[in-house]
Amino acid sequence: MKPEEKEAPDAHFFVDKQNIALWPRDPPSKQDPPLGPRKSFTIRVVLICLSLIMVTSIVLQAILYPWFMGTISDVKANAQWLKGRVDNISILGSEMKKDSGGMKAVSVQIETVNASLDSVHSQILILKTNVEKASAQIDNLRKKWEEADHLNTQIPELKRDLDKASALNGMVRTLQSRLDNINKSLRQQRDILQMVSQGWEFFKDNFYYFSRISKTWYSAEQFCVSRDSHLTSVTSQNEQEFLYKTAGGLPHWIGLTKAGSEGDWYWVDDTPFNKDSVRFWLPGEPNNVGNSEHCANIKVSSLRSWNDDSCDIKLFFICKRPYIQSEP
Ligand SMILES: [Ca+2]
Repeated sequence: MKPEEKEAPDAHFFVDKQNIALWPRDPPSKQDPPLGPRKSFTIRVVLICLSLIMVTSIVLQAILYPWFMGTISDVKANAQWLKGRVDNISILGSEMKKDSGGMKAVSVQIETVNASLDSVHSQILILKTNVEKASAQIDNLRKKWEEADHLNTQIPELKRDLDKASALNGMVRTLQSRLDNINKSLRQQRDILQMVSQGWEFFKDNFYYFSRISKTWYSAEQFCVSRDSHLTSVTSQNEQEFLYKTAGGLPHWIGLTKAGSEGDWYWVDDTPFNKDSVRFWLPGEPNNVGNSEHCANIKVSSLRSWNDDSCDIKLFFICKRPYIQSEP
């Protein structure tokens, strides 16, 4: 190391009683020898340096002062801007605090809306289910309608079949009626044959029994009653003709009498006595011989054949029973 590069002593600036001194860190002892020209040179250098420093300081102040002032102004402006921002942030904080209450209310409303939406969703599901059911029913109805429409096309044919069936039914009814009549006729034939086999005659809806034995009028009537009949009445010329012709000219008791009455003739089977029947009496009859002739008979084979006679004499007799259709 060079001696010049030895550590240089720090210079100290001292002002005392208008004297300016510059020396190293440690002041020289009084015993050091006087500096002479070196000292003077040093002082000048120092003064120059100080002057330079001062000039530099003044120049720097002149230059930097506006910059510092501008900077300070900017700092102030920035501080003002920051204050405004802080104020804004504070206002925003207040507003956010206010909005926080609003948000809570909104949150409650949102929950309510969500609950309503859930309810609506449930109702939509129910409606969807109902719509599906209704759709199925509509399909079912449509199928039935199509079936009905198909049947509707068959109606004319069915109507023709129905007309045919109706005509056939009419024919069946006619045949049934005829069959009923045939059955009725057969039953009547059977009844007639049965009565005829027992000795009865059939004439115009009545059976007649011409006896082969003789009885008094009363006994004859009792016989007829025992066979569900009475001594015959005569209600027409045809019947009179049938009776006297079948009697064959032999006297037969008939059901005409005045016994028990006050002289009026009457039919024992309660048939009303027709006064026109006087035309069936024999000429000169009834003569009531001996006032004892109270019963009538067909005496001869003639339209005018009736004769009154004593009820106690025995004659053949004629019973009469109306024909009644037997049950099938
Ligand atoms: Ca007589």
